[in-house]
Amino acid sequence: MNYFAEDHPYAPLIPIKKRIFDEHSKYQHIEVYETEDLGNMLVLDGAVQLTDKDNFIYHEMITYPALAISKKSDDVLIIGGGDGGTAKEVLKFNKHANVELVDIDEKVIEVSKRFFPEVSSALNKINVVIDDGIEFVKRSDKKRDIIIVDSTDPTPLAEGLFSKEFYEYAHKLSSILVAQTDSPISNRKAHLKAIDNMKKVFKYVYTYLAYIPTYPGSLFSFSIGMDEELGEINDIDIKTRYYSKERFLVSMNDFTKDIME
Ligand code: AG3
Repeated sequence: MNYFAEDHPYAPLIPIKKRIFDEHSKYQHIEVYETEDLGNMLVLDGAVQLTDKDNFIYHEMITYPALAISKKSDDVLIIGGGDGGTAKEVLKFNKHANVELVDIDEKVIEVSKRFFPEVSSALNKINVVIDDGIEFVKRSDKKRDIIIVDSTDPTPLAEGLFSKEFYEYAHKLSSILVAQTDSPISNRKAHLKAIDNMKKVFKYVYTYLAYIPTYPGSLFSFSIGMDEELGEINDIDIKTRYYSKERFLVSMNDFTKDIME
């Protein structure tokens, strides 16, 4: 059996059949693998982004908590997320939403359309902008109901999307922002730093966890920054496979401190 493993001590071994795409874009190394059990898998700069089979966990959890909290979801800005999975969930929740997605790498969008037709199916229904996310929010003055930051790991390419400055620009446009804030197990330092930066800008920050079997550490986090304290969470009228209000609330209990500190 052949395996793919990220270069990280806690990375899972993912059984693969073969690599079906391998190219360097202007920004990053893009690979697609056909796996044994999980369908196709997208890897950027050596880091697993998604597989056909388990991406619903990440995409439900980066979208539904904030969508369920927010009073409105008519204007949603997605930074990153070029595979289209996040946009797909937003449109499931609100099919009339005006969704704008800003990704720096056109090639990721092209590869996602080619190798992940289901995940990327929303890309034709939204407004896709190829641009640097930081520059985009800095320039924009259009108010949004929610901003979703669906970035890669805080490597040099994406680390600006975890910075205080970026959160400040984003906060001018929206009072709710949700971002992936890395793994509290396998990338704890970056995880804590991102939350810290978010707390400098948003009055309330809620970090919650999801189990993602294909990522190093298998446990991943998201954080919602907002101006108001968390109150009632609306019920959502969508059949989800991982997200539920209860699971979201329970996952805010951060037991990782007991393991890592
Ligand atoms: N983006 C975040 C993936 C980070 C995973 N990190 C890792 N494997 N080292 C996922 C994009 C899905 N739209």
